[in-house]
Amino acid sequence: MAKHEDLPVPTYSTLEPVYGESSQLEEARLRFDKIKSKFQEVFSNSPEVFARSPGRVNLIGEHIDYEGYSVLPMAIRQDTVVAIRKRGPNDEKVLRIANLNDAKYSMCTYPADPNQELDLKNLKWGHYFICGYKGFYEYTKAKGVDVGEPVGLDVLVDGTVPTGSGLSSSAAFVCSSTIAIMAAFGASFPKKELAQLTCECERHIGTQSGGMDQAISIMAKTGFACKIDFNPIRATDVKLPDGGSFVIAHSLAESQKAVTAATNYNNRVVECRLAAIVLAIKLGMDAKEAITKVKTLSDVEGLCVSFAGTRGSDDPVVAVKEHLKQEPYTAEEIEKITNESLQSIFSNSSSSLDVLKAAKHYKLHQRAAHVYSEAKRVHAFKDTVSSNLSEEDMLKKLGNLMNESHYSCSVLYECSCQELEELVKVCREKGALGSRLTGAGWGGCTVSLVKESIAQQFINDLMENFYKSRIDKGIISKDDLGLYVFASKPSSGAAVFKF
Ligand code: NG1
Ligand code: MG
Repeated sequence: MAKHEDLPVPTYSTLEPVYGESSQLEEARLRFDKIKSKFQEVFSNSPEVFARSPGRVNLIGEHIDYEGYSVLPMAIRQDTVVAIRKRGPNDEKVLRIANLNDAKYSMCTYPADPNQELDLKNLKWGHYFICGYKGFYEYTKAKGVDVGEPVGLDVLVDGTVPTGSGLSSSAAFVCSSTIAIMAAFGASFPKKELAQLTCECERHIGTQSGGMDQAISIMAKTGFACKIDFNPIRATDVKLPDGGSFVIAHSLAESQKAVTAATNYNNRVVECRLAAIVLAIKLGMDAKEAITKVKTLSDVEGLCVSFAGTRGSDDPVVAVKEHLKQEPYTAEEIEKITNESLQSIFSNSSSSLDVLKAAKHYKLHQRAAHVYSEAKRVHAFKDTVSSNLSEEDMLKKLGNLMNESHYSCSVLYECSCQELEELVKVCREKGALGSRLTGAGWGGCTVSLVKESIAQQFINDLMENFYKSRIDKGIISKDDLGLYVFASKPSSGAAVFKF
């Protein structure tokens, strides 16, 4: 039997296979009707096809996908739906991208030219669609698939994944856009290729992201979390223990990753690369070779093993302790080791050059220590789930791993913030076995593991102890609370609908 990552994204003629539960189904029907009639109202035509792709919550494995290490997310039910129609050959060749929520997101118009450069200084919400559009053309060109001259597209988007929350609204949008475009052109590719393609094309927005979000959004299966491996992308189903429930709660600090990339996300990608190069050199690799060959910390793990005999331990966590000093490195200190300027090491990446401009120093020890230890926790989490521990012990152990992950994110990777720290504390006080930030951090959500039997009480307690004061201050409205705190079950991945 073909593995599900080798199959194309499924096409359905009804909503049941994705929104199957009766309570959700009625809501989904109403939503799709709204999308369709808004499309007709805006474009005086009906959409030809719809695509949906979900957000995700990462259970463990933070900031390690771009370093080549496995992660363990699950898809959530919140998703982005894209309705699409190819414009006629005689129509103006433009991409018109409208949103169901037009009060917040006004229509964006772009030329149909797939080679257009995105103006990143002037970030618009429609840029995420263009990521998918450019990616589609780059991919079909590389594959030698002829999709003809660009004709222009009419598009309507509706997203229910809260933005800036670490639940990957961006990947849900980029993936559903790419899949909608493919479906409009009658093309179809295996899921694992789509996961690779959407990961690469989201980088057009300027963040040097890893592939976790797109991979889970496309490959998720109902009822399972997923261990995702990279190079090449693979997905392994992970059955979570029945007695546990994962509760997602928003810290109400919005993380604008694309805007703060140079000091936050991309900064960490650059620090990891430098840590990897310096570590490789300390382990005996020639500096020139290290600069050209070593891209990620996982590239160095192999070196630790081969140098174990002559230079100490094969454990990368030990190698970090031995070879990288705790004090932050200055650019000059690193350049002494690499024998090359940082500007020249990163000369082909303008977003990395932006990082160098903004950075005061580089915390190589801390970033590498986080990545290597977090990679181990992912495996420990997966092993625990499939162990024969009693459910009680299993949940406890998973919770501990999540707490350790949060500590590492907060102290070593410094991607938490005051609101997340407060929320994690409340979650633990109110009975979470484990609680951690999820996604990139610097704001956004926490994910907490609680016993299924107390999940509702837990949510009520968060309401009293975290949200109530914010409702009183008018930061959020009580009616919206369900958007900010909810229990989540593993949902299904991307799909196309043709009715
Ligand atoms: P968020 O910010 O949650 O979408 C980002 C990256 C992931 C991963 C996590 C941290 C993108 C699209 N996603 O997720 O690849 O690196 O941070 O684990 O940038
Ligand atoms: Mg994102």
